[in-house]
Amino acid sequence: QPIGVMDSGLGGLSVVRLIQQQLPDESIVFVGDEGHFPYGTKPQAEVRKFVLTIGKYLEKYPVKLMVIACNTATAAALSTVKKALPIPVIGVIHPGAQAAVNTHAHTIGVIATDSTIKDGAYEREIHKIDPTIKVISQAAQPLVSIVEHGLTDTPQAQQVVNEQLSIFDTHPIDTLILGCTHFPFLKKQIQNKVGKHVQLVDPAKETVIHLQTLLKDKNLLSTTTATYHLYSTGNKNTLITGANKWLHGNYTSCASL
Ligand code: DGN
Repeated sequence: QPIGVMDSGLGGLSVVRLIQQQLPDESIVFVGDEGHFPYGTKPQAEVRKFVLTIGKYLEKYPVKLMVIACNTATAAALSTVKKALPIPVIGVIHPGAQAAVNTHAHTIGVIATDSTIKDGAYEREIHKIDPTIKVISQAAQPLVSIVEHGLTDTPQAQQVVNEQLSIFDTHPIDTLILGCTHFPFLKKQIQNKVGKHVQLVDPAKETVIHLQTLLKDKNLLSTTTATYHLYSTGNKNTLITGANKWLHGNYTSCASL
C-alpha cells in the first residue's frame, strides 16, 4: 500500500520530493487541497475539518500511513486526525523543532503562516525539548502566494522575502526553521536575506527520517516499484505545473478529486 501525503496546496510536494529521494520504493498518493487554499489564514476549526475529510479519503484509498505535510494543518489537526484514523499519522512540526534544536542554536527563528505562528506550535515543541532556547517567530504568509503563483524565480520573490524577514535584521538568530512546506522552494532567497551563518532547517528532512523509522518499526517498508498518484481538490493544472517543476515530472498520474 502507498503512503498518503496531504497539503493545502503545492507545498507538500517538497515532502513528496524528499520521500522519492530517500525512500525510492515507497508509493505515494498526494492530495493538495487547492480547493480550500490557503489554510494559513483560516480558523483552525475549519482547517481541522478539511484535514479530517482528506484523512478519511486517504484511509479508504487505502494508504498504510498518512503524512500531514503542512505545518498549518499539523498545528490544527494532528491530534484529532490521529485519534480519528486507525492508521499511523505523522506531522511536520515535532520533527522540525527537533531538527532545529539539534543544531545547538541559542536563538531559533521560525517563519510560518499566520495560523501556525498564532498557534505557537513551534515555540511549544522547542521549549518541550529545551526551555532555555530563545525563539523569535514571524508570520510570512505572502511567501506562500509567491510559491503557489509560480513566482519563485522572479526578482519579486527576493523582494517579498526581504520585506517579510526584516525582523531578523534587528533580532539575530543562529538557526531558522522553514515552518511552512512552501518555503523550501524559496530557500535561496531566504538564505540570501538572513546570511550564510544562519542554518536553515527544512522540517521535511527530519519528517522523512521519522517516517522511515516508523515504517521499519511497523514492518511496513515497501519492496515493490513505486507509483506516484497526485490529486487536487481544485484545478489540477496548478498541481501539474508544480509537479513538473519540483518533482521533475516524476509522477504517475495527476487528477482533480
Ligand atoms: N503549506 C502550508 C504550511 O506548511 O503551513 C500552508 C500554506 C497555506 O497557507 N495554505
